Amino acid sequence: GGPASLSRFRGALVGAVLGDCVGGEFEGAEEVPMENVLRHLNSLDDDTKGDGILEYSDDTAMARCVVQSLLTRAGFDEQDMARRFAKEYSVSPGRGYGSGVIQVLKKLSSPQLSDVFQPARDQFNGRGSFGNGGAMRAAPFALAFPDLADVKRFARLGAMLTHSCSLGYNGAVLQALAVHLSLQGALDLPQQFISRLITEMEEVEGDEATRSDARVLKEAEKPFCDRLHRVKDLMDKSKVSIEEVISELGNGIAALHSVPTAIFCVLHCLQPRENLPENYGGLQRTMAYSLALGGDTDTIACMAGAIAGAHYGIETIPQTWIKCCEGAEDADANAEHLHTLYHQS
Ligand code: 8NA
Ligand code: MG
Ligand code: MG
Repeated sequence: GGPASLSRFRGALVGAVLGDCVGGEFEGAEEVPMENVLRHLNSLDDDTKGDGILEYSDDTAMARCVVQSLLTRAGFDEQDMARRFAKEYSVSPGRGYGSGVIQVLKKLSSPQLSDVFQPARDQFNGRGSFGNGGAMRAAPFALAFPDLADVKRFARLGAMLTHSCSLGYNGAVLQALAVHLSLQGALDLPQQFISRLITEMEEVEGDEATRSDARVLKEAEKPFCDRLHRVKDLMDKSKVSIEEVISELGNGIAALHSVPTAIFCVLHCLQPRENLPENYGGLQRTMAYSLALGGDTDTIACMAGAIAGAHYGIETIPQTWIKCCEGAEDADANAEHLHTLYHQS
């Protein structure tokens, strides 16, 4: 479809759920042979599978809250979104949340709470979380707001409800920007896509909070820009090993070690690759490659799935995969509502 077509919205939201559900199998695994990844993915075609047999985790649980809040409020409302996060956690605490964020979710359910951003600020001795929990649920912001400045602003605020460290919320901004650009068809020109992300993040990371967090954590002055340059360097190489991707970009639960990685997975899989089945479409390649990196596989595949889904559209996603993943059909329906909201504003 053309820029911001319904197919791209559906691809983005369904792609994210698929990544989470399919990636859960390997979460935390150090090394994942491609053989195992393909066996897992092939098993989704079995008749015995289906009916949402693969459950979604915190990534999708929180993204659903973001979607419902944006739709119900027809825009960003921090009180409403915070309430939904807290409610979701109290109803289903066993979705594999990060060990720190649980404290925030418990505090957010207190009726006495006056500032919904305060619990996040209190995390990790006041430094705030740099986990990828803000980024993993950032895609819906790109699907609700057509304006780039709104995408940046609200993705940041939405993440700050749980992640007050700049290395946490800036990861969410980057992920939302990647989905936004992909939705416009920007991945047709991969070099311009990555350059555009760097330009945007130069501005995003130009503030004092970023500078001081980076200094404390001994990272480059603009940590995400630094990683995006590494993505660009890896794109220019004719051959890249899994080990190299992990050592250059990471595969962990920090936003800095997973959002640029997810972006690389999408870029790397824009064309057919040896080791990946020839009959796979682009989104399938992206999923398989993301899982083969190991580490935080559900979250990296979830983020890569959103960006790739916005590029390839819903038609490239196998029905059998959708049937296996809990919440994928809900995501498909919600994508249509977000598409309407987006084109209203
Ligand atoms: P979070 O805010 O609890 O952060 C995740 C973890 O990152 C924390 O538990 C800490 O270990 C570490 N961390 C974050 N900020 C700091 C800091 N300032 N100082 C020291 N350590 C810090 O939760 P989240 O929502 O960011 O977590 C998201 C991830 O956890 C997702 O991958 C999600 O799926 C989940 N998860 C991951 C795994 C895994 O093995 N990869 C397993 C279960 C759950
Ligand atoms: Mg998860
Ligand atoms: Mg995870």
